[in-house]
Amino acid sequence: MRRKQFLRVLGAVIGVAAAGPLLTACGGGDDIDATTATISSVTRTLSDEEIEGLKFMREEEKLAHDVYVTLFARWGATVFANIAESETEHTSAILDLLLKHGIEDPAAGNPVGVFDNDDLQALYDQLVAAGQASLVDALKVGALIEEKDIQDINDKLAATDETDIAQVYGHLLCGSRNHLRSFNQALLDQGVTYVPTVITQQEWDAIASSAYETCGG
Ligand SMILES: [Fe+2]
Ligand SMILES: [Mn+2]
Repeated sequence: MRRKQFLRVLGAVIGVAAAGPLLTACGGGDDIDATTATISSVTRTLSDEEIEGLKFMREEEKLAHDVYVTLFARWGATVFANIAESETEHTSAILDLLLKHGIEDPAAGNPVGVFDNDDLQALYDQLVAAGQASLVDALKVGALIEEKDIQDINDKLAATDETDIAQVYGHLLCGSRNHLRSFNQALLDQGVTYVPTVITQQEWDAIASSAYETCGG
């Protein structure tokens, strides 16, 4: 996977190869600062981490969508259909950023359930299988996806200083908090108290017990 992804991003990376060392050379020579300022104001190149972050989130949002449409087909619970619609918006918002920054779309041409990232492919297969056993298991899969999504977006958010990317990540986080609330409530309706495994219990409780938010565009 690493090698394949490396080859895929090579084209994008070549464009920033010259600026790369400068951007990471904080604390380097004094002469570098002026050059970096000139380059960044002209090209606004993204770091490898920002590029990989966008590609990952493009597919993780698709994973959420694909799992939910699949579990909706299995159980017919509207919570999956409603949230799947929101995930379509999320993965599209990341696609817009990929296009804007000239990054290849890892999800291009991939139907429901197919992923370029091997980890996300394995996760998708595992989650869809787990969600077949019962409606409660399916709802727990939803809760798990949302807490993982929140964790991953927060990680990517911490690794970018680009306003447009941070704005989209903020929007996705807001949506994920609402989705977490919906799955939490659906589980409570089934008499189940969900125990988070990705974010802390404290984080889970703070989100689950607070009101739905308007996430904006
Ligand atoms: Fe979500
Ligand atoms: Mn989402």
